[in-house]
Amino acid sequence: MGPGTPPSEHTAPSGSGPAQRNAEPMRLGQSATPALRDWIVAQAQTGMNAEKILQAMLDAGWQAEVAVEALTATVSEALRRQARVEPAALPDPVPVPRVRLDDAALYLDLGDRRAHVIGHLQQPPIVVIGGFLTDEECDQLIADAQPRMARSLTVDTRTGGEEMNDARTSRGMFFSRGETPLVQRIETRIARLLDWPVENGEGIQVLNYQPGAEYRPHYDYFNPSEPGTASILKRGGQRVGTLLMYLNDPAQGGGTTFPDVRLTVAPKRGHAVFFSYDRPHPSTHSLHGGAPVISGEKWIATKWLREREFT
Ligand code: PD2
Ligand code: ZN
Repeated sequence: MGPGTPPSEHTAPSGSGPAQRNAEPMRLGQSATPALRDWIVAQAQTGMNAEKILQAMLDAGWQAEVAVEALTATVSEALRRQARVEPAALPDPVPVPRVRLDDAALYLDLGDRRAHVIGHLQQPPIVVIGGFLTDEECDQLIADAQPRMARSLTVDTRTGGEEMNDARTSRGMFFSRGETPLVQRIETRIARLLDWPVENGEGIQVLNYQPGAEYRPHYDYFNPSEPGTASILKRGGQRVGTLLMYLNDPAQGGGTTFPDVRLTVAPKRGHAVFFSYDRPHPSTHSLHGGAPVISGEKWIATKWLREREFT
């Protein structure tokens, strides 16, 4: 039997001959054989499309109903088998930074400053903090960032490099870790808030959104199935938490959204929102975005936390 020739039916109890043409009177009792099913799989694996497979079966004398039934049953079985062998593996959870909220804490002692808890959600872990930065710190951060602002790039996990992205229409810049005394002070405060080493933080990023600018919903972790991710992870492992610090009050719009839990955090100057994700997977519900600014502008500073020292 050549690859293009389906096996003929030879086991049917009616004793009908191997090559049954469609035009011949239908004989009762013809049924698909394991050999026919194997042949269908082999043809599909060579890339032959379903229509051609069906025609070859009809040409070999298989009754139309039997041929169609054999084809559909074989395809659905193959799909079922594939689903069984390729379950989407859930990555193992890892330790994450967290805000200590024992005793229904209202105030947070951050060493040089006392902030307060505005609200929190357990799953996903999200904490909204008031008074994390002073007005003067916000203004100074904006002033220091201003001369270096450029169209925002995002990390391209396909290559490990950076790319311009339509989903992110803000402008931004990065401070290196500890770059100025103010940056150093804020980083020490963040390490205290989250009980997470300063060294595990990426440099603070400052973003500016003009009216219409937004950051569409995304995950901050790096997608493990993208080819560029392995090289990104060499610099400190995965991102496991994000602290967004609001540096001004946009006149309208610009909230931070968490679509999975239908939450929007208002972008109030000096406030911050922290959220963590213990595995690089959508089941963390850490999907979040920056809603379009409607009027005024929005300034924000972002600190991403890695599993290990960020180099
Ligand atoms: O500006 C925001 O609200 C925002 C939203 C989502 C910032 C980021 N992600 C980020 O910097 O990752
Ligand atoms: Zn983000």
